[in-house]
Amino acid sequence: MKEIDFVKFNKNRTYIRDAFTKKDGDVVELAGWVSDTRALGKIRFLMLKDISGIIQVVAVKGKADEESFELIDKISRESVIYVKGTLKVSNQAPGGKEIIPLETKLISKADELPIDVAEYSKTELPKRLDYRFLDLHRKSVQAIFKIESTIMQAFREFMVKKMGAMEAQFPSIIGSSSEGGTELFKAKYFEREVYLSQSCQLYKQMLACSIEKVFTIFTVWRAEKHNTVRHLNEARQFDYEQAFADEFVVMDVLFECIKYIIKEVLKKNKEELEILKVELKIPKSKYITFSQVKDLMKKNGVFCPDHDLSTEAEKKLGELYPDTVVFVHDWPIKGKPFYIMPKGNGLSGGFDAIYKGTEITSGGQRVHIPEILEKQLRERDLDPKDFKSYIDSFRFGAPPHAGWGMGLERLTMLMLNLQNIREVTLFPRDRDRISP
Ligand code: AMO
Repeated sequence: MKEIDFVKFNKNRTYIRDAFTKKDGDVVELAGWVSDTRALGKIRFLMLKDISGIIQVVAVKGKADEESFELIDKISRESVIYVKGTLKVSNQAPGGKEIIPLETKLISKADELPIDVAEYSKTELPKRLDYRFLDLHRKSVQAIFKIESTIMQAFREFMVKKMGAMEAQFPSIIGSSSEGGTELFKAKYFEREVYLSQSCQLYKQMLACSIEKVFTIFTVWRAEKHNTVRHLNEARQFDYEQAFADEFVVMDVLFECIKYIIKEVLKKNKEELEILKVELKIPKSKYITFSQVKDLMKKNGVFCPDHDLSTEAEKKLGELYPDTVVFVHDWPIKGKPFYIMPKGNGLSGGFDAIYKGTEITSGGQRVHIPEILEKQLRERDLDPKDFKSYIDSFRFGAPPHAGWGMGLERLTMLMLNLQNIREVTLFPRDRDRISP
């Protein structure tokens, strides 16, 4: 393998997308992965791809330098190479331009591939995930994560620029449950037993009581035993919390936030949306009470439990209100966690948001009154002593506050009409998978 001076290369490098803007005869330096090769008599074709695009390299025996011809002749798919070559306008070439190599170097040879990485590969998802690092060589897979990156960036931008909120970081090791006792992963912390965080719920509330508007992108761990297409055991949440607010204030914030994110994706990821054949629409909003949803389900013959929405009910809402964020509010307090404010009549300040037939967000007005909090903890068989510092944080001047948590992977999956949450998770953690 010939050495490459990467400092020099990075100064001279042309990304493949930009190569198409160069003139006939221009010399460019490219690097990337071998997508495909083809032999036709004395001609060797190679499709070279980098993060920006794909271009044809053509070597003719006797005309191209001998080394380039030999390399292209023998190279394995997905190997990494450097090509210095002349740009040539050609009607037969994909995109109308090709590269005639002047110098070619092998950077890294690929072994025989364990999965098919062609764009229309039929390899099943579990196998693809076993080799996720290689799956990521595919344009359609890259497109998903480019869009997910825009979604995260847009969330931050919206929170900072539109809401004036402060980004914060919270601990991932917790001493007691924040979302109910059943889904905790235990961990050893010196002599003590601790848990991996189920959410940053209690901390974001404590922070909002002084900073007023706070947000984070937070990793959560849920020890849910069943593998489903919409659950992960390690997921990421967009969390927002605002002081001097009730659930109606933060539902509006959420709707504006989702619209902002979708607009940004439409603006920045046209190419990726095209690759994925996704027609993304800016959603409408629908506000509806839990009891109205129950009536609606009864009318449509869909089962819906008393304190929660069934998967079928969520699906039905998606059918009845397509391309809409459906805010289901006035939720029965029995179906909500201890930190949600009761409203009387068995109802609460809690809500869920449903998009394309699946829950993407939970939130609500919080309890900022210690006595109510203690009562609700006891009602859920939790010990107020385990929540002492959290309860105490509301004893010294705590404004009413509200907020929400939205699943990053859920939102991405639904925006892109994908059927399995693992498609939008780089390295998913589920019951069976902890590697890679
Ligand atoms: P909740 O538990 O409903 O609420 O989670 C909020 C949102 O996070 C996503 N989510 C998940 N995504 C994938 N796999 C999972 N196992 C998983 N669990 C949750 C969903 C869900 O709607 N603290 C509250 C939020 C709040 O009130 O601020 C909470 O965590 O999209």
